[in-house]
Amino acid sequence: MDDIPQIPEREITPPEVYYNRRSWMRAGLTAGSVLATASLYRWFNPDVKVEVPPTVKAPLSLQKPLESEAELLARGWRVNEPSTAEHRILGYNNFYEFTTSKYDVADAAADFKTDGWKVIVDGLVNKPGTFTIDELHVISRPQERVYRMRCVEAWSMVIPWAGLPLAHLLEAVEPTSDAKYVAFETLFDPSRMPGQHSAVLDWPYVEGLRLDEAMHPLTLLATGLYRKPMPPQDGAPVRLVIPWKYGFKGIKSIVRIKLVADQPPTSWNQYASNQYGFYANVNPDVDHPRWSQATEQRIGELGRRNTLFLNGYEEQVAGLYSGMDLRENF
Ligand SMILES: Nc1nc2c(c(=O)[nH]1)N[C@H]1C(S)=C(S)[C@@H](COP(=O)(O)O)O[C@H]1N2
Ligand SMILES: [Mo]
Repeated sequence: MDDIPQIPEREITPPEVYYNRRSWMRAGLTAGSVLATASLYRWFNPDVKVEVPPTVKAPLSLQKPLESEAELLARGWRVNEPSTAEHRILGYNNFYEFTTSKYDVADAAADFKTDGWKVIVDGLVNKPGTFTIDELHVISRPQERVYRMRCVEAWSMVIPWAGLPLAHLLEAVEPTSDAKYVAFETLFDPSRMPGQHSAVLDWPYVEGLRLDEAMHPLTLLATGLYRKPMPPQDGAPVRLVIPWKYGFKGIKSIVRIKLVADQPPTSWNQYASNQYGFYANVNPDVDHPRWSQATEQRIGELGRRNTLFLNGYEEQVAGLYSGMDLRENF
């Protein structure tokens, strides 16, 4: 790997460009577990470079040059704003499977064990599979993405996630031509998620995206936060992040991803469809029936900020909605 300069990790091209994901998948368990071990090792030792056999070459389309800060900003992979302090991200959460009190989620979820976690990916795909977190990292090594996060309740943060583009997982399972939507499901286990004893929502929590939204390069399956594995309160071990949508679309602690033909039911939309749409694109011009969406409280700041159309990701994602009325389809 002489051609890979030894520079700080955060300046490196997304790690998946170093190898051909498909050939690792085809190589099966042996190659897979070698790289999984390497990937895990790197995960906990971020300054250590992992050797990938030089015979494994990235396809030309993935051999991108190193990205400058300007390119990362242009892609929306970074924002031009300071990250919210870690203790605030860890101390103020929505995760109704544990408690509806935002300041208490961290304590309530502290003992949540995720050893041996597996994600089923099935439905309208040629190659359904069940993936451990290590195996997800083999499909695509974690990359850092610093995104704005805007809750429908009008508070916001800037969060340094790590994870893999959902598109890389979906490519690996090969959606059929009938697949038009992706449905996601959180774990259902009231013995481990005590909030599920109460009927505040229909459990399990479910979410969904149109397939093209799911394939967008900004859509992240996040397995880390502030360069550590995902903490329980933020959706350990794997949750969805779609930065141009309201936070409730970012389903936590995912156990199943299913490719489907029709728009799937989603938890908050089922709870109150006039308040929480399927699309839930951040839009300062479409108010919630009970409050304005024009401004937001950035956690840790005084005063309020103006909310940005599509949460500031208009340049990257507006094309997904051309010809669609985002006031009607909110
Ligand atoms: N399974 C599940 N996922 C969930 C929620 C939840 O209650 N259960 N809350 C959602 C809401 S409303 C928001 S704003 C974000 C909050 O993510 P955070 O706590 O990591 O900031 O998670 C979303 N994902
Ligand atoms: Mo939210």
